[in-house]
Amino acid sequence: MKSKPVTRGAPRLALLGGPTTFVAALHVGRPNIGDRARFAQRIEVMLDRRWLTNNGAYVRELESRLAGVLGVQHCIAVCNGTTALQIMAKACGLGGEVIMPSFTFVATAHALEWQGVTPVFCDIDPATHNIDPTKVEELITSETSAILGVHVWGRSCDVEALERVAVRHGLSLCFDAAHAFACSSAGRMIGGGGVAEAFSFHATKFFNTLEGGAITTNNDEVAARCRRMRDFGFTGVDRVESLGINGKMNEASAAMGLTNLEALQTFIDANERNHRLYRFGLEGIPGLTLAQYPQGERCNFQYVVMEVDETACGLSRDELQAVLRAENVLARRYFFPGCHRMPPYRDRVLRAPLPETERLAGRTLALPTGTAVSAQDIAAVCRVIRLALSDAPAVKAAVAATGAGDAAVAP
Ligand code: T4K
Repeated sequence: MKSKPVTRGAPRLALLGGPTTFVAALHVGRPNIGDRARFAQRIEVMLDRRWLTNNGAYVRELESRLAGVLGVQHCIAVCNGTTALQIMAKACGLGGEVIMPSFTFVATAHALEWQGVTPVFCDIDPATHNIDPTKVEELITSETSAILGVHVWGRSCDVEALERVAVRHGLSLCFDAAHAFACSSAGRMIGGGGVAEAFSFHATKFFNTLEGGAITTNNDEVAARCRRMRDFGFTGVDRVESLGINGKMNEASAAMGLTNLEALQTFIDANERNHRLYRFGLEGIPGLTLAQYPQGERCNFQYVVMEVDETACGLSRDELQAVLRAENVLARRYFFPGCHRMPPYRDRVLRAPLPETERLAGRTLALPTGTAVSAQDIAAVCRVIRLALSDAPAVKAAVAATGAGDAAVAP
């Protein structure tokens, strides 16, 4: 059901006693859903086949289609993006320490830590929000095995610069491409970079398989290891060749993936339109900057991320989030407070300070987008933001008095 903005009388923020703009919550990460009839049909076929998981026909079809879309030799579908990262890390022989950004979803760090690999946090480039290749080298020790870049918001890392550092120091290079499905880097689809890349197809990703993920690689050996590891290390009936786990994607997820793949361009178009509407709607507001997608590259436009500069606009990111929450707009602080400030990492000494990560983690706010969000919704969200900034002192006082910022501030 779509969330309908309501307007009653003169505009007044809900935080200041006005009516709530949205009757139903407007979420970040509302799933995109392709043709329902086609999905239902696929599920019927799945039930008729009585083949629900374990490298079924839909999984194999999805893998082959994804490999085609991404222009890679191998695609191994798995049950979620975190498992994709874990299997990728093991299959690529990551051990000891791995250099990665702290400005990412905590799953990137957890996937390493879970298997005894220590994440070493590197600062980001404020212009791209991605790991800063010039800061990687100072973090390298004799324990370092790899660099794990994250294509944050679907914008590519500086792959070439990271490759140069990796080659110079004999390190592996892998990518967390959870945000970057259907995006390109220097004209080539993300998925074939480094030794391997890991995708997430979680419900909140613009392309979802309910839950799911995949590892993509052009390396035959890594692909074979990933396939084996995904299925307990089996290479044949009753034959286990190595350590493995249950990382398999099920058939219902693959059916959703195939269905959503048929609607991929519709999803991208909706995201692009929404991004453009937010850009127009927030244009010219001092202190608010939307993260832009690069010209000339394929982009999925799936995140609308606003940077809030309190000095220039009058309200902090958390105050704006409180304003929006009061209107039933559930904007999210991706990625607050940064992995390095979350357990178990927060008790560790940083190898180098992370000033850009700290700064950005305090300023970014992800706004609702996707096919569930209408042009009317976006106009209403932008109106709320403008209204809040035009009455910043009153908003500040209300947030302080009601503690409305507490929910927003708690990590
Ligand atoms: N690496 C990176 C860089 C990632 O961003 C992620 C995941 C991963 C690795 C790991 O991939 P997975 O193992 O998850 O496949 C969400 C997602 O759960 C997570 O997948 C995603 N990144 C992250 C950025 O966002 P939360 O904790 O914010 O999710 P949650 O449950 O609060 O959902 C967000 C919003 O979406 C809510 O407002 C409600 C709405 N929603 C959610 C679901 C699941 C719906 O409307 N319908 C739904 O079915 O992490």
